[in-house]
Amino acid sequence: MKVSRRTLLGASALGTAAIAAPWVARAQSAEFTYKYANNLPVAHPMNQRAKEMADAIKAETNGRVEIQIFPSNQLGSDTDMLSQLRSGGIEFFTLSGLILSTLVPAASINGIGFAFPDYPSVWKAMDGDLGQYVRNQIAKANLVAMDKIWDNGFRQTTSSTKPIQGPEDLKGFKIRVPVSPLWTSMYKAFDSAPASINFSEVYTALQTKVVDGQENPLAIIATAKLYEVQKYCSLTNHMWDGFWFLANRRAWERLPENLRTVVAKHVNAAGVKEREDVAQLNAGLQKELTDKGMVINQPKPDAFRDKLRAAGFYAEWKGKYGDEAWSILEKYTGKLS
Ligand code: X2X
Repeated sequence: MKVSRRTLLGASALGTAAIAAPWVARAQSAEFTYKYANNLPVAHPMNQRAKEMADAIKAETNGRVEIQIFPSNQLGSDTDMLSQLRSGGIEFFTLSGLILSTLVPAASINGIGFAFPDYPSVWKAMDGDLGQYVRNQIAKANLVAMDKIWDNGFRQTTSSTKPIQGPEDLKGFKIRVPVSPLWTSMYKAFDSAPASINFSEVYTALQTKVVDGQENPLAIIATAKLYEVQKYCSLTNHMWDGFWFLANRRAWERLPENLRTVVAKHVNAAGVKEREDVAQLNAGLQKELTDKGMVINQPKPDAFRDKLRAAGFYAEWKGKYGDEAWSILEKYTGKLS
């Protein structure tokens, strides 16, 4: 009885497969195959959540939408990927708002030095009016930004030469910064020697001592193994940085509305989960990085903020963003300038 049922099931499964095969093959080549590129290592929560997201989208669209993930700068630097996104060479891309500001100036506003005290104030702003303001500006540049910004994190400073204990330690410091006017401006206000370098070249730049330091959240310092080429990690928390999940507008509008709804739902849900992962990871990483040989210190923010204020940094950027944007920022951070 047992054997015969198994035989029967086996035969019928085979039969179904044989009959259905041509049909299945057609259903498996998706109607929309879109590329999603990013600059982070596979081990970073961004790529883990993106994989789940792509699987969920494929399942809920019955295979009509397939998202292929290209992590870790496989398709080029951020600068390259941004132009591919604009031309339609890639359909999706996660990019720091600060780097996006080379195209959409307002998009760097969340990165103003020492603006946000903690995560709750960040999410209130970015899921609230500040995020909405920036997404409207992004839309004007013909790109689509999904509602939920993904977390990069509060940025910390690493160095191969010395710990950063106060603003005076940043004087003359050769530090890599991402390609963005706000970053360069902030380190100029600290009298540092900032060098704009895409993330794809950061490990090598540190290894060959083109620069002595860099700044990134702990999750990146760990997953990109920057601890191999840096000794000191100073918890400066000097700015909060996030990744807008961007789509090429033509590619986005090619999707029928019901598919757009499904894609957006899963992208935003994955972003919210990624935020939790990064927060959790950051909380546990101090010990792990110490075990890897890094020396960690935590300077107070006040002296850094005073130095930026004295250098006219806040006044300058308030002028650049304009009163409307600045007041939306200050609604969440308190008075800055
Ligand atoms: O380039 C960086 O440092 C990174 C990975 O944090 C960004 O994408 C801004």
